[in-house]
Amino acid sequence: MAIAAAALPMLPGAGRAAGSAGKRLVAITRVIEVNGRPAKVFGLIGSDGRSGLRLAPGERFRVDLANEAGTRTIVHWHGQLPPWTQDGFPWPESPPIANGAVQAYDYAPVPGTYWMHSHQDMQEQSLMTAPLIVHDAAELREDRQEIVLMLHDFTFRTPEEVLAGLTGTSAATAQAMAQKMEKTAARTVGSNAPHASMSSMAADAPEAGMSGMDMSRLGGMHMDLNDVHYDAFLANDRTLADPEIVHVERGGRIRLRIINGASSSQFWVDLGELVGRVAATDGHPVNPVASSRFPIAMAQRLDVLIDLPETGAFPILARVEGNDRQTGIVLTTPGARIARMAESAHAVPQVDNSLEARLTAVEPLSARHADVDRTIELAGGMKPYAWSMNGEYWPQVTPLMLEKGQRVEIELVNRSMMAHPMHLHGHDFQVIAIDGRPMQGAVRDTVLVMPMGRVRIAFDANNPGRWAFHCHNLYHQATGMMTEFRYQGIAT
Ligand SMILES: [Cu+2]
Repeated sequence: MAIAAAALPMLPGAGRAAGSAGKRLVAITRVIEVNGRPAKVFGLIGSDGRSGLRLAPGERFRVDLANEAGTRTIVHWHGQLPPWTQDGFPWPESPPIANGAVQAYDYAPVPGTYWMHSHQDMQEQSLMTAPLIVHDAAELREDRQEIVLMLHDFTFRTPEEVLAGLTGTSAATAQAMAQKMEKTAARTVGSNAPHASMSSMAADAPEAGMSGMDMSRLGGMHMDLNDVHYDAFLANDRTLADPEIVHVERGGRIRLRIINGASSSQFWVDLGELVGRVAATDGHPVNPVASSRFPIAMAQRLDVLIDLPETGAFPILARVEGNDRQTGIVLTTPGARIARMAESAHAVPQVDNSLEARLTAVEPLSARHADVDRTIELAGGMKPYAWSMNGEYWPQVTPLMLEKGQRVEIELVNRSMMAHPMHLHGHDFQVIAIDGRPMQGAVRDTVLVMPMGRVRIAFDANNPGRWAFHCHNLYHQATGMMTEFRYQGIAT
């Protein structure tokens, strides 16, 4: 008993004991069938037996997370704004939950489409992920059928095997190699010319992923896509060989909540003959944008409103960028005939910021001058496979120090040939420029920075603590692409 108690860190702000009238969420292992084979994966199951959590309007996030996964874990409430010790990030002050232990959470949640995933090791790849839907009264009054579509990339390999295949060595060795190359490049051309140093680095090291060949093809849009070969792509844990069939009314009105829970894959959501309107991104309302095809980067969410025609079967597909593979679900009205769908079709292009550029926030930030204005450079390559922020590799990073009340602007500058979906914990931010073009863009928690592209974000420092800021490509994060924003006065 003493051991169990010791495994329950007291959370400042949680203010109650485990077991007191919270919703129960259990981290487990389970077996699903993929491509006709059993696959042992993790899961996060609520007391209603479904994956994840659904909260009623005004309901607090009072959750007891029981770890029955057979190993330590910690679960991050992605996009939510809890006190930092409840964020589900493995800081020394909020350590992982031991197997068999229970952790209590209690905070006021933000309404919208959110999700949860392990931030421990690479458990996210093994499906320690689930929807987190926070309803609000206005949305319920719309009287739309809610359909959650959660996307994953799946491999029968362990994530450790995937990572070893990418680095060809350990992450630490790959970082050391990358740092040595950066130093060589800096000596050659001087450290204050990042563009020049990158091309010089490529010339000095033709084996590098950021190679002269890649640079010369930039105009032709030759990019690195899809680091990892996956065995399957899942929509609500199923492939198109046996997709989820969702029954809808004739002429039904739908709110489709799409969550990209994949670890290293991005998709084009394809509504086929239907037209949808994006009404929210990462849980935050946007002025509606109509289309039949929407890009979704890793960790992002899209709320799409669809008014169905009278009758039919309507596949909602998610097509993997730069690739011919697809997954999805089928909406069907009573009696409609459902055609079988192939798991591969024609290839689709790279996911981009074409939708982002059209989005405008319903509730933008107030107009205000920035107190803190920083540039963060994103860099890295395939050989050695290591990814950095301002030349630093997690966990050897210099925190960006903030003070409560500051307006912060960050210019994200991508010096690499891969896109990086950048996620800030504990805050929502507004996209205020793409490639130098100012905009009153979406408020969200994850934004894609295209190869050699730039995105400017702004947020108010209103949630004191220690907060991770990282690429949501799991293998970029695991090889260094993460840093910390820390408030003054937070003792560590
Ligand atoms: Cu990345």
